[in-house]
Amino acid sequence: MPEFAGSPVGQGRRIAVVVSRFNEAITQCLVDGAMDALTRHGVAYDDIDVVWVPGAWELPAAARALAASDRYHALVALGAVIRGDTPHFDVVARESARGLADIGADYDTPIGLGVLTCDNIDQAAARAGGTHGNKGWDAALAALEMADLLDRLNVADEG
Ligand code: INI
Repeated sequence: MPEFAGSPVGQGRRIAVVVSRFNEAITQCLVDGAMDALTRHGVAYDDIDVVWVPGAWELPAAARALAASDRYHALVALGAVIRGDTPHFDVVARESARGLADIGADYDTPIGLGVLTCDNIDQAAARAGGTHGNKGWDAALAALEMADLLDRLNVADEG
């Protein structure tokens, strides 16, 4: 039975990290985690572009432009949506994730999802380099693994 799995191999990969400035103390830590994961897995520093947008709501618009440019093997989307007293949280969190999923499907470009959706800032900090790891690191690794997997599956299609 043939089995396929990708490896997070970064050599030769061009990656765009798209990140929201809202809750920047958190999102900068996610960027740090993503950069660390990418460079430790072989992505050249000069092959990583970091693109800032105002908030998580704006992530899909920038991600769509980046995917359409055909310059990148994968994207990493980072943000921190933290619940407030209004339903705005739900709208931003849901539409950001849905928009990013649509773009990944439309362009066959892996998008690592590192958009935190948390009840409070402490939960977010725990997931941005704290006790629960760094979701920026996780998203970057997933993006590299999926880029490799899609390559392998495309080769399998042609064979
Ligand atoms: N954007 C976030 O990235 N995180 C949030 O927690 C957040 N909240 O809670 O409002 C948020 N809102 C801003 C939104 O992403 C847009 O930037 C804004 O609505 C302008 O279009």
